[in-house]
Amino acid sequence: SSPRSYAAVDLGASSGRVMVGRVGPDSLELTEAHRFPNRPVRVPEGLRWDVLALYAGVLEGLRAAGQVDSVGLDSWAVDYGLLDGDGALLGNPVHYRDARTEGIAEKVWAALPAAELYARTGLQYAPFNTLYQLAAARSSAQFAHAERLLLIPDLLSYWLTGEQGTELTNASTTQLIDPRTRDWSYEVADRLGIDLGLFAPLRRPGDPAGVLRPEVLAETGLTGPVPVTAVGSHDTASAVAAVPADGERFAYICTGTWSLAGLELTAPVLTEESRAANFTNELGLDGTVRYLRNIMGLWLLQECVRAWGEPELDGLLREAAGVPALRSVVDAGDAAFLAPGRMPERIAEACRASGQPVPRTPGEITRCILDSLALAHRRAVAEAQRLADHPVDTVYVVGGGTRNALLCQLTADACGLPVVAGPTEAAALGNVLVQARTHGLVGDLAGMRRLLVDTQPLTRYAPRGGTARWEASEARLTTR
Ligand code: LFR
Repeated sequence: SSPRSYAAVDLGASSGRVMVGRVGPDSLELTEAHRFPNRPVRVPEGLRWDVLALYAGVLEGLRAAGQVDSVGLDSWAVDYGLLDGDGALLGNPVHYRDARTEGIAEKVWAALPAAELYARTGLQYAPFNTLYQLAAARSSAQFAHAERLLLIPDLLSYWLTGEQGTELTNASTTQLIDPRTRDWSYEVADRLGIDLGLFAPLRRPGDPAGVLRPEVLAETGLTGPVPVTAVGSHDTASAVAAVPADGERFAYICTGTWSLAGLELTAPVLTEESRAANFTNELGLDGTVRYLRNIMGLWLLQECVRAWGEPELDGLLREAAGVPALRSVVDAGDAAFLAPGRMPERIAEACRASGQPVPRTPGEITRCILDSLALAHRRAVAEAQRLADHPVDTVYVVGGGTRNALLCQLTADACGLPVVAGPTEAAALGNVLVQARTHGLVGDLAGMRRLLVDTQPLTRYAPRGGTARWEASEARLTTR
């Protein structure tokens, strides 16, 4: 059969893009139709997403993409828009880095202890899980008028099609899903007084999600009908689907604003030890579980680069490569780095407070960040294997961080395992492949991955030995 074209809308925390994937039985080509910034805005009530600008970017991207066989949307997780009884958006969606959830978790745990919450949902503690956001939002005037909650990709999909749904992989980040039944946790919702009627019915990757509305066709110049297909609408679910692995003995690190490091499993790990290690059980494609840890990721560097007035990344990485390794490291899993602002100072302070040499120049700070990320990758990969009793022999790095060769090499060194880096646009590829699958162009998850191995450029990094130094740094970090 001849190749078909799919538009993947992929929204990240700092930019959105519309990519076009052309897929044939033995071919897969991805091109960028349109890329646009995602700039959160701070207003008196807090940090908000500019969701109308994002939607405008999506429409412009679809126009640039041209005629396609289907459209799929994915974005970052946990955040949502509220609609009133007329289906109109109530206010600007709140950014997950907003401070409104401070001190909220303790209140939730008073009603439902953290241990029980983990046993029922498998979700790591993060202050921004939708559950805690809802607990914070509940008393607001806006919430009193809300009749529907749509997660970000579902909201944009609704605007494109007029149809509402709740895609499962992203729903699994709300902390209202039971990863064993892959359905709502009625018990958790009930105990916390959350009305599940707020949510539109669940749908799964591959399910039909409507067709572009006539007004959207007119605005984008496309000829209908153009179906929208549900994909792994959590960007990390789409990215994991596009890990070019064969077999099961692999770990992955989805790099970008965050590093999401872990394993693909067939069943959740809900033990108390797993909770203490703050591993999450999010849902992936085809009933898989994404057992992973959130690591602050390149956010640390992005925020420094912003503070330094946006110098060229290549220059910074060259300087960083010349700085001695592992002089000082910070805990890249620490929620203390979640909020925006003053990042170089915060990193310097963390080093000073732990009695390590204080990095001063941008090159030194960049080196500290990359060493810290590699170390956090090492810990997550090692602990996930142990907690899930699932050994691996390769680490796959996908996403934006694959462009950072130093980070990939340090990750191989720290893990003491070979790293395979690529694809960079993993989320968009996972999005495209799920759409292609609904048209019968690719088979199961393994078939999707084979197509990636055969068609995408991948870079291999062999570990350079000397894991003892990483062990020592890890010990320093964990015993403080
Ligand atoms: C990555 C990501 C992570 C999620 C974080 C917040 O883009 O989706 O998986 O924990 O953003 O939504």
